[in-house]
Amino acid sequence: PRLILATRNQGKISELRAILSDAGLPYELVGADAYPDVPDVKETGVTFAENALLKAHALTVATGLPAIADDSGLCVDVLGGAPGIFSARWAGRHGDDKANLELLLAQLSDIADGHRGAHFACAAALALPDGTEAVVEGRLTGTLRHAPAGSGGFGYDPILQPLGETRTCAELTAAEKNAISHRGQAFRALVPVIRDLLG
Ligand code: ITT
Repeated sequence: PRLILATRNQGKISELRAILSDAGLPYELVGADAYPDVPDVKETGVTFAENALLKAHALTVATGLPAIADDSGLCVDVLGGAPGIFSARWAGRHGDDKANLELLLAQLSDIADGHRGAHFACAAALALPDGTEAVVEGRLTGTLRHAPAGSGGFGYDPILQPLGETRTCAELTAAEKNAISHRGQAFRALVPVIRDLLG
């Protein structure tokens, strides 16, 4: 059976494929790009969980197939949790990872080590055509570098150094990142729910 990944973010798609195939889920995973006629849903929620559910339901309603969605972002302690749900468009244009990262680094330029705590958050949602839904969350805590390092991953990975690591997320292998990441935790927690509800 088909399970739709309700996202157009290629970084998420490749991580989700790896996380879900490691978990042995027997579904054909199809990205939202396979349904170009389905418009992007307006992310009007005020939490990661609300937005993940909005995205999953939109694809499920449009296709009649079960869908999973990810809403995620970087929450910076000294910014009171910002960019948070606005992470993908922090510098204005949706999905401009480089501009988002540069703006954030500039905003934090005066913040000294010891005050640069932050975490990635991910809400993983499942929606079924009959309206059934589930959502779980994961987080990855760390500190923010003063300059980017590494070329792996996507988004803010080059500036977040997980607690207990000497490397940034962008310097980890994909498998190392998935093992500890907000997305890995959230979707591994969603797997038994998917099995329960989809069989
Ligand atoms: P979809 O809505 O199509 O899923 P999106 O990129 O708009 O894609 P979000 O609204 O959830 O998704 O925004 C996620 C942003 O948070 C993403 O663009 C990155 O800037 C950041 N982000 C999330 N997970 C990340 C990760 O694992 N590493 C680095 N940055 C991440």
